[in-house]
Amino acid sequence: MLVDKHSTETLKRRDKQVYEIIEPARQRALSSEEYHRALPAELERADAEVYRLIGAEYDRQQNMLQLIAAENQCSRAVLAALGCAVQNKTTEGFVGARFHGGCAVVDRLEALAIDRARQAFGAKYANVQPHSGTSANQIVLAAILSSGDRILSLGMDQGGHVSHGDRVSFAGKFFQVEQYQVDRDSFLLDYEAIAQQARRFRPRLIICGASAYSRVIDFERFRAIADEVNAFLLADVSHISGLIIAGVHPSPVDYAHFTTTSTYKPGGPRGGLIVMGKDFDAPLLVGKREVPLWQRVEKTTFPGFQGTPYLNNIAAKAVFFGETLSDEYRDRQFRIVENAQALAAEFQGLGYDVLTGGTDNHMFLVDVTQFRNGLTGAIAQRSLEDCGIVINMNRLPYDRHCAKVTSGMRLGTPIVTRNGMGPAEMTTIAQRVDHVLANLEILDERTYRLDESLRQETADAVRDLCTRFPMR
Ligand code: DSN
Repeated sequence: MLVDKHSTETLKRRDKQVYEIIEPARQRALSSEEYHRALPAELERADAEVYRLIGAEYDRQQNMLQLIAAENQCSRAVLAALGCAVQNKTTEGFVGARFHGGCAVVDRLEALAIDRARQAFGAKYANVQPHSGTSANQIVLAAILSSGDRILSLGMDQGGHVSHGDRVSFAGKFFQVEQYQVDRDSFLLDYEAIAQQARRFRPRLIICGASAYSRVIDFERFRAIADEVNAFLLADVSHISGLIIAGVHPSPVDYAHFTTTSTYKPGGPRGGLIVMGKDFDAPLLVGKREVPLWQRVEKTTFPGFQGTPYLNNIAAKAVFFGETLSDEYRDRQFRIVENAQALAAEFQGLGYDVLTGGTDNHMFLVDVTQFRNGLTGAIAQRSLEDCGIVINMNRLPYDRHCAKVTSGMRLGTPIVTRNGMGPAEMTTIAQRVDHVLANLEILDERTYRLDESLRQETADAVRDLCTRFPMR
């Protein structure tokens, strides 16, 4: 109850008239449990259309195979934290130094999220306020660079990310960006070539990390290159941060000056995170003053870049980072990689060209143009979606097709693994994908004709498979 028993008794004695007005309202005030339990019914009553669409999206997720490498599926506990009364709290600043009153509870939530994030990544500093992975990157860039400074990063068409300096992005607009490439034959990062490029270009910041690269990234080597040219190193590990937490992929935290990730890709709520390891308090010259790097990041987050943090997201991040400390989460990261490797091997067995010959992480790329004359990523994505299989078309390094057509498809295993699928199901998935791609009729680089009985048969089989592995 909102008013404690003693104060109501006092009120009753002192001012019966006020008491008689307040008491019925007090009786109507819900406990937190009653308030939050009523949320779904309240949405259904208030907005039937949105309620219905949410249901439709749930059905889509449950009944179709979710193989987009950037996607994951958070727990229901994380979802509950996202949709709660914490959303109503506004503040600015950081724990213990806020610009609004009433922050006692959200301070504890944010402190919990920070503490758990630091534990998860073995980091010295964690900032849980960035609204997204892209925002986290923008904050780091704005913290250490001035307009016109140089960035060296992996090209978008080479497996990089738009926020790393693609010319259409914020970074591409305000900084001089040069991009490194993967080797033309092996499609692997060529560290010697990157080092040479860095020596020539003299960037102030090197960014490593990718959204479409299936092999281990050597963060130690990247740091050696950065040190040689006196650059900062930012590791954006959004795609592989769950694997890093579990120790399936080496950690960049003590090699990079800054490590960023979105929090939904490893399986949490939407949002971003910045963590820092041994360099967290290295001095940075700002004007005439030296400030520790972590403090510069904090000041750039607020007031530099963002306003009020999304405190309900931060509550959900706290729940998620707590989950990552469990054996279940850590074991699952190993199974995600096992499934990706099994699925890649199945495709290779069926005659597909898997880039780099396999994968060390949660995803891989397939050059579909090598499988059938005229087949493109766009046709693969659309035809498979018609049949209940959700993947994404992806440009491959040195692709001759544009971004809306592409030569590749990218597949990832975080969601199917979360729902309990294993190597046997990876065999079934590869066979189903192959059956569709081998039998459709290609009309041009974006259009195709699919036999209705093939579509129906595949969609039914996919639905049955997904029903055996319900969303967790
Ligand atoms: N990084 C994008 C992807 O990998 O699909 C999403 O932000």
